Amino acid sequence: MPSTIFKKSKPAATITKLPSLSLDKDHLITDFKRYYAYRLGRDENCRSPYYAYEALSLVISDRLIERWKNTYNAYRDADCRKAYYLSMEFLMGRTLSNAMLNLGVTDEATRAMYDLGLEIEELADSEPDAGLGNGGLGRLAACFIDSCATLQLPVIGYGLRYEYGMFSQGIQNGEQIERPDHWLRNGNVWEIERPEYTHRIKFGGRTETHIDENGNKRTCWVDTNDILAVPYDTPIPGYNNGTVNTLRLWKSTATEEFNLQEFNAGGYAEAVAAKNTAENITMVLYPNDANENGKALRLKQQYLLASASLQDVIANWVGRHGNNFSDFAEKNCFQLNDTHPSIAVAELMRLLMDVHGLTWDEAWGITTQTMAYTNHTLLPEALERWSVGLFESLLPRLLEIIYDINARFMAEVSTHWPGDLDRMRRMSIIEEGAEKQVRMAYLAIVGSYSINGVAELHSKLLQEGLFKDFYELWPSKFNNKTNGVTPRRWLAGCNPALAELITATIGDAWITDLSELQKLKPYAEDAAFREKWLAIQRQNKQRLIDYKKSELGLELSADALFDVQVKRIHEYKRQLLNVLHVIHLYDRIKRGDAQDWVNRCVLIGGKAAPGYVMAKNIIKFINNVSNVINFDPDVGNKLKLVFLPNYRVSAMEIICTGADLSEQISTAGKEASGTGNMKFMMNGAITIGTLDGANIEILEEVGEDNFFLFGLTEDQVEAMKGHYDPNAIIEQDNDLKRVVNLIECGHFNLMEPGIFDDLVNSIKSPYDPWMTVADFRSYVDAQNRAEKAFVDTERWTKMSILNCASSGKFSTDRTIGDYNRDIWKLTPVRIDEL
Ligand code: T68
Repeated sequence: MPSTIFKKSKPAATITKLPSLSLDKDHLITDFKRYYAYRLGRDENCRSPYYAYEALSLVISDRLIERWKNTYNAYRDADCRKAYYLSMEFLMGRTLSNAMLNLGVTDEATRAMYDLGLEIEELADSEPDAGLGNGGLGRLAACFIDSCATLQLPVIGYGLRYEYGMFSQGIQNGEQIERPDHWLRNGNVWEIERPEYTHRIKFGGRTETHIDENGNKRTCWVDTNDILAVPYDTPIPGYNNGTVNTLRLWKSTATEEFNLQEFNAGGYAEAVAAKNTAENITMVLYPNDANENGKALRLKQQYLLASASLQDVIANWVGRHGNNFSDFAEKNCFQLNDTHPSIAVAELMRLLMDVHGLTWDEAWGITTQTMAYTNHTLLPEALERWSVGLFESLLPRLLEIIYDINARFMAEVSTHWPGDLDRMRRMSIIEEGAEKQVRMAYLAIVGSYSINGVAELHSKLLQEGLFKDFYELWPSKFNNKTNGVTPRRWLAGCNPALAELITATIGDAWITDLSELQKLKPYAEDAAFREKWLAIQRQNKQRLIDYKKSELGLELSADALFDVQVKRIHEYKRQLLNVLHVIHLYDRIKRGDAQDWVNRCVLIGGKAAPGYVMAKNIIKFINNVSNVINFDPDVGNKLKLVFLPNYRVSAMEIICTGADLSEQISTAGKEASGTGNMKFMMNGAITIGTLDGANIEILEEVGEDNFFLFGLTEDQVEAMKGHYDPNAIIEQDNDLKRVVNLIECGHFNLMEPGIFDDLVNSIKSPYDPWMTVADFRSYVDAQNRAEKAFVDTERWTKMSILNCASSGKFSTDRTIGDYNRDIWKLTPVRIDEL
């Protein structure tokens, strides 16, 4: 703790004791004007809404600060157990609207801006997304911290403050181009830099062992190249409750020290320039959502996050308890968001032993009672491994500790299964081979007291497949925590019209207890209610059309069935299956099979990892097919295919409210959970989906009548391996044969011969792990059922209401309640409201 600057004669608190800032319109206006004129130096001649956004954000942020301080003090006074959510990604999106919603000031602020001649939506729209994540995993972290604050749980989010977030996606000639996302260009009014809590991070060097004054062996990590981690804090307000939690993001900077040798040799500029390397560590988010990376910079990022966060928690602890760690595990717990921060297992050991003098057994006891690990994927190619060589050069002390952990663990395995060398080889944290690798998932499992998957099926498959050996050894460590999304952002915030109707009908308790939505069920039978519901859905579809109109130069009609698939582009998510269906519809129109036609508008959006060639091909394919279909006069309004560029959080806030049909069509057993599926359901879209991830639980909640189910089950997918024959399937299905033929003939790439060959070959291969062709027929059948339901407006509206009414389980309030009950065991801390 830094020493106080205040004179002892006066109590320090007097300087910060201010009257509470009011939330009423007039005060908002006064403060807004002051910021706009004096802080930002703008006047009525300024045309850009951005500065009005900044001014309003400063006004709102002021009102969070006092609640933030109160929360901090309440946690300190309660000396409560805390949890830390360690995540390389927090995909926050925009902050202003959400902060206003949670603070309960949206209406007053809207009126205040209106009185000043400003439109609040326009201001809010000029806020850049904080895109510090790839997709589901990063957005889940953002939803989690919203729910923790709303449930008044003492949870701190720890992550990295990337200067460049997820790239911005452009489309040129149908192909994805990546543009850097310098989201901090204009600064960030929501964060506060706290250099006083900077920590030093070591890299490189070597280890030395010596005997300390008590005769104990101590290891030192010396001759290191150090960098600094500087924290930037963002307030995370709970909904309507006075709690404001903290998201602490680390930025890397250089130490103050110069390389003196270079300096003396006249290499001043070179010595300073070398500091770039330090600044580089948190420069950019890696845009790979499901692939091993292996780059040294990524390992540096991971270690920076783990080490800075652990040092931060320990510094706090030592400030209160000195070097007595006996209660540490009782008061602290770390949730690892996938394996990305799992080096924390070894780092906590290092800090406790090398810095604070604990024995191995003491340190290991603490580590294995404080670490908990969440897995987000079953795909083997996404499982992180780091080469031992890289570890050795970058983090030599950590590698030693990992070897020691592994040696003790191997002894335990051998006690449990004497003589089972094969199992030892399988379970070893160190994978033997031409190049030895550290298996990060195994390090996380061995070091944690809880291991969870993110949906029932996923957790079951972890236990039966990927982590079977570990499950057999420690069955009680394994559990499931089905994902959710926060209903504040994903219903109350993004769909104000529907939220208002719901509140007018069943009251507003649903905002913090989403199971209340069940009370809407009887209203599915109420014609007047249905009419209102439908009108709002239509209005939202129009909002989606308008949002995209200028960008796409295309007229869409809100009468059409809006069929939407937005998510990262990946073969397992099967955007290709979707396009095969679109081509089938196109083929039907062209061959005159269009009686009782249901107009359909298919929207697909998502980013491909820049190095994932097949995913990029898929984007090109969607765009080429779209060009052929959309401008064919025979097709007209019957069918449109639109690629939505630069899919991101703020886009989803509009998209999920304007969808009729939600495409959740991954190969069964491949999507861990999915969370987009929940956003759509909550906003009344109906799912067409496979029995995969959380789809299964969505189906359970809403019932088969209100879900379009298709496709092989996970068991069937497994059983088919080895005798999958896509060519026979194509041969026997005339519709599919025609679709494949159209692609193979080059109908969608007449001027670009051969560019889709790989793509067609992939789905025709008997080794296609995604079995796209196998599900084609049942997918088309499900699509036909969806069309039949859609033209029956009454039936469709009932289904839509029932989907929303059944979405209560998928609130992160429920998910976080489960984490807290089973893993964290925190006591909520009530904060006095201002
Ligand atoms: C997603 N994973 C799952 N990973 O695919 C999805 N990976 O089923 C699940 O709903 C979601 O996690 C939340 O649990 C990801 O989003 C990544 O983004 C990622 C990023 C870096 C490296 C690996």
